[in-house]
Amino acid sequence: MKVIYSPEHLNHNPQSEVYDGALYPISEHPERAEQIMQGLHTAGHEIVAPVQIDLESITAVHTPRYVEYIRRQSAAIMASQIEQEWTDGDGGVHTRTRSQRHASNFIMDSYTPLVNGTYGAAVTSASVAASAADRLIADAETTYALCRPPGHHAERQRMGGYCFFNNVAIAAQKLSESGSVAVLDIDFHHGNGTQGIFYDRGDVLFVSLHANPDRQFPYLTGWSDEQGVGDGRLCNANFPIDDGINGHEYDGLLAEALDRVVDFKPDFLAVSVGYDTYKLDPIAGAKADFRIDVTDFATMGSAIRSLDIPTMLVQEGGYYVPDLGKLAATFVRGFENN
Ligand code: Q9C
Ligand code: ZN
Repeated sequence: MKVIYSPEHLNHNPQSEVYDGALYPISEHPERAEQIMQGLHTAGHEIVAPVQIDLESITAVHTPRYVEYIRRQSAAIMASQIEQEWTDGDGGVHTRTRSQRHASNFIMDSYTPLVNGTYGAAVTSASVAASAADRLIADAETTYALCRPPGHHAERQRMGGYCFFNNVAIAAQKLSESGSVAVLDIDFHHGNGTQGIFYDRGDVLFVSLHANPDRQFPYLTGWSDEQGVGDGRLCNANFPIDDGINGHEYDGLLAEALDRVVDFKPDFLAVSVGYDTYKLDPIAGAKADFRIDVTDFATMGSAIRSLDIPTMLVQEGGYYVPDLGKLAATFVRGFENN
């Protein structure tokens, strides 16, 4: 399948994130998307450029003042390369090569720094997802939207969890103008942003499998009693996962989640794909003792494709950089071979 990708993401390269008041090297690193792109290219998938979207596609799910805040914050940060030494919370010494800032407003956590290139990268990442939606509407063609920065934690008016604009929500909003939409989120973390944006919508179903928010980020949402409100009542379904889950148990939960998608009879399916459920993922899978291995991602891809709904794929998290190319290629192989 075609992979939509832009090197623009390389300009979003913060060096550190704040955790309980101390700085640490950031986990959401540019090399992530490079590894996934290389892995998919090597597996024979064609890499294509996105069509740049207009601002209205972004303000369809985010408030104009939030979008403008990110633009202004990015523009206010120095673009020049500045070498600066800093010490992390574990005493490690690093060199920071570009100035970054942590926004004080419109933000839900301290993991989401901005640099001068953040706004451009975030707009392009949204464009990648929107281009996948356009191809799905026009040709019923499944594409892999290789978004970076990721999007599913971004709320209507708040950045967080390394996310600025909610790429999958921007895509789903576009799809919803042509039919009903299900968003399936298999990232390790709950897609609080996507849930919130569509929480009162009856034409967009949100279904998510993720680590139990009692113990894992985003801590604020993701429990099974969050089922939607108003027109969106019963159009939101959360499947929190216990620590220590293995691939077989995950398949069982995914099957339940997919049943919810099938019952909704959507015209389109957008999947938020994260590789952070992987057993070696340093900030997620390994922390929750998930036993999910490489081949399990083929099973997931295959199960999703077996629904036979016009589908697009959107990149979210995944932080074990050495295996990301292999994980993506395996997921797509499962999806295509079904
Ligand atoms: N010490 C996505 O996967 N917590 N975002 C990091 C590291 C933030 C994950 C803790 C996790 C955000 C898109
Ligand atoms: Zn995640």
